[in-house]
Amino acid sequence: MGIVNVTPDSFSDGGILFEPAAAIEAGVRMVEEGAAVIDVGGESTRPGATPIDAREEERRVVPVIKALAARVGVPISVDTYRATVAEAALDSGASIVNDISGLRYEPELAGVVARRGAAVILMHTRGRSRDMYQHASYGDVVSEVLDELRESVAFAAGAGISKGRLLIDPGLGFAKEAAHSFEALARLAEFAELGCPVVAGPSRKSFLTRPLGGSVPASARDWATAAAATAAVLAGAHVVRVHAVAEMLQVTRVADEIRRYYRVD
Ligand code: PMM
Repeated sequence: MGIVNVTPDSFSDGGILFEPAAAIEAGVRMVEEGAAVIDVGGESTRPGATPIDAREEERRVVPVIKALAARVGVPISVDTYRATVAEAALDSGASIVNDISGLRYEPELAGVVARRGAAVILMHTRGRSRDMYQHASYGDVVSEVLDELRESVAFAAGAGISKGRLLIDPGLGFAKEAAHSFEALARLAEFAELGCPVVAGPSRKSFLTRPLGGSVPASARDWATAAAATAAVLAGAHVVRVHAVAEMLQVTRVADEIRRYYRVD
């Protein structure tokens, strides 16, 4: 899954795709490079990012989704937790909603997804972006994240979204200290228990810099991302959400090939 952030303040690409034309070209290029899904987002979820309202978010993502839907043959997802933005995105050619809140911020989003027959990625987080690290306290991070994702899955099913349209994501870097994200990544295979495809989003995140002993700018984190993407695929991730599509396609294809030869004893 290739990431197109139409935001002026995204941590990972410094807002270089803020102009719609640049965002569209980036999405087209990612598909040429082999992305199987393009994820378009209009609001940065970085802690401290300026919140925007739904109309501004819609104004950012809709033209990009429309243009991409006309030009690429792969599914487009919209990275939003807002029901109105999701609806506009689905009207414009998106077919997947990527909700960082697992249907918690705007529960009415579940009805939109159900009615439209869309797919939804249920990601785990706690609190809001501005205060999520205050909630980064876990006994066993994997079992607690699993429990909270299980609630999201049950809520989605109760709203009429069919099980085959659900994906789950542990939310690496969201309401988690670096150690929590590393543990969730190392134990990603345990998330298969929920019976949904697993998405992992380690790309260029700051938790990756913890073993690197210093500040590594987001733009220089692709080798670190490659290590995390490899671990994710070897642990059974079905989708890896990345910025550097061409590079991570090599990484994930090779990891996938290695996984084929795993012995199940
Ligand atoms: N991470 C970000 C935004 N959206 N969605 C999913 N499903 N999983 C993630 O890990 C995730 C996400 C934040 O990263 P970005 O600013 O590079 O988009």
